[in-house]
Amino acid sequence: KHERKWWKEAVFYQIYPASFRETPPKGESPDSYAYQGIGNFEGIISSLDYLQHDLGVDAIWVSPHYESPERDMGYDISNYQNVNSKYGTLEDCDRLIKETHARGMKIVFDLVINHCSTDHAWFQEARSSISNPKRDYFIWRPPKAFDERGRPIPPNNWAAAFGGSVWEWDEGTQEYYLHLFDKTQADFNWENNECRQAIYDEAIRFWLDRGIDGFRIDTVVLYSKHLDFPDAPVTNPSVEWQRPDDLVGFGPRLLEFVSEMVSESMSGYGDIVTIGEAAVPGGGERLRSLVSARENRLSMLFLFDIALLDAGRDHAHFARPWSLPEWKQHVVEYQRVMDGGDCWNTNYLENHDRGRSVTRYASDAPEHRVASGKLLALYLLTQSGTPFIYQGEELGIINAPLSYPIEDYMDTESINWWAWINETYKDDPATVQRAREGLQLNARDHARMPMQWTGGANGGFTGANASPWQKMNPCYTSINVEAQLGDPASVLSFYKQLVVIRKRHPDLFAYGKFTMLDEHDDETMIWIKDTEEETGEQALVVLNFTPRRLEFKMPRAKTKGNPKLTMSTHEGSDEDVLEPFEGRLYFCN
Ligand code: TEU
Repeated sequence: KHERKWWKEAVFYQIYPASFRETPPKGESPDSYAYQGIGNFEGIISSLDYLQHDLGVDAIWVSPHYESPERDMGYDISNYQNVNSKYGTLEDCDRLIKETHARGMKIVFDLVINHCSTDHAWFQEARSSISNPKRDYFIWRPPKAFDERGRPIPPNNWAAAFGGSVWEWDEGTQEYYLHLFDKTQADFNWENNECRQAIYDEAIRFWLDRGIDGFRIDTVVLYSKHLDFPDAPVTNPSVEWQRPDDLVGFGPRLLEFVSEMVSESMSGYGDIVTIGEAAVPGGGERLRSLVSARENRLSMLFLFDIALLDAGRDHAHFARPWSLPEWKQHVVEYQRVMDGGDCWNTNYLENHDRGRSVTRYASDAPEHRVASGKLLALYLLTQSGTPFIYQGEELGIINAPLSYPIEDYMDTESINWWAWINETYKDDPATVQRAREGLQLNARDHARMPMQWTGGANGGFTGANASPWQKMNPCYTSINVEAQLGDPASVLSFYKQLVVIRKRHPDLFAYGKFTMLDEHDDETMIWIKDTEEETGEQALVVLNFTPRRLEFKMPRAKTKGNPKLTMSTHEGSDEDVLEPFEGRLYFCN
């Protein structure tokens, strides 16, 4: 049986601070304040009422708010002990923590310690000379060889996540440093004890001491490297650098590092939560050891199989066809991770790294998008584990259309990949077109477009005369908080009702047993939830993932009593017919 914890029963909400809301800081007059077009701490503070009362979430996770040159929008931290001045001051940040707690809500920050920005003082020192005491905080290697023109050749053939080799040549000291992501994100050398201690001190304790309730832990499975850095198998002979997929992640000392981090830097702070980002596909089973309560490592993980269902194996941004049974297999596996009470899991469809879920998992066609948004709400909020809603998901925001100019994409990954595609496939317009469509589906930019508060100028995200750092998604004029707040038929109202129901029945929805009834069906997902106690409540969830009307037969042999319809995406629909993208929740006893 699961031990009860606040973070198991909470509904989390992810905030991407640059794109959430800009509100004049305390003491500034709204009439004279010069809006910057980027979100700030005050914007989050002024939205806490919305989050608590109009949506009903209990905890927020704020993506990186630290000092950063923003080559990867804050996932490249140049100083762990300061905030990004665009968002406000450290005092404003402290006030955010206080205001969140004053409402009885929890707040977690992002912990990005697989790498730091090359602007960080530690890296600047490290690159200053081979004998610098900080040198070994990072991973340096000599060239494998020099080519016939005397140029260095990197130690292996791995591709970095955002293009090029994972090895960047440092002219000054004539060695390469490792960066799994952008070349300005240097990987830490976790083998170095002093480096780990410095991270615990500056990046972890500094913030726990300020009172936050835990961390979302970026790319946690990458800390331990396979130090021999073997070449990756050549899966795509037409490109220079190969994806190191199975060679990064889950290195030999990973469990040891995570245990040490948790016990040395995170104990003594009460019941904090640690949500690791698994960053590699590969399912729940392999990662159990990281979330076993007995082992005292992490509280839970973001697994990637569902998030990457539509990601191409050659590149995540080439769309990949997928099927419902494939998706359901991951759902079943993720729910099963929690069997027995020792491990816990997350449930999410969106974050700042993928396109919008309505577009990707259901339908953003005008006649289906509202139903789709609600359908996915039922998917998200009736499974066990901790659900995470990404800002705007509660409105059913859809991806920006193909007509959103490619020049307005701002993300490093999108920009680098698009440049590389155009260079590499200049004589192959079909591939360039496929890449363009891939970006429309899964560029990180879609989730990073500003939050849609109103249908007015700049969607109420910033001042009417400011220019938002990232251009608005044109759908804001019809899909926004203001339009949905008072509308009982809106996606937002549906979320709000469902959150209430979930919170009223934690035994059923947070801790309950999960049984998928139609694993092989490629049109619907139908599951039953039971409490851990045999005598408890039972719920039935029915989701139609097609744009067609489907015949529906109540699975009476599987249910306890006479199922009563509690919520549906379609008011007053026929019991025996599922409308396109209809979702239903029944209580059975
Ligand atoms: O993402 C880690 C990760 O696994 C990436 O491959 C991610 O899936 C990628 O963006 C796919 O398009 C984390 C953060 O969530 C991401 O925003 C950062 O860019 C990355 O780490 C580096 O810190």
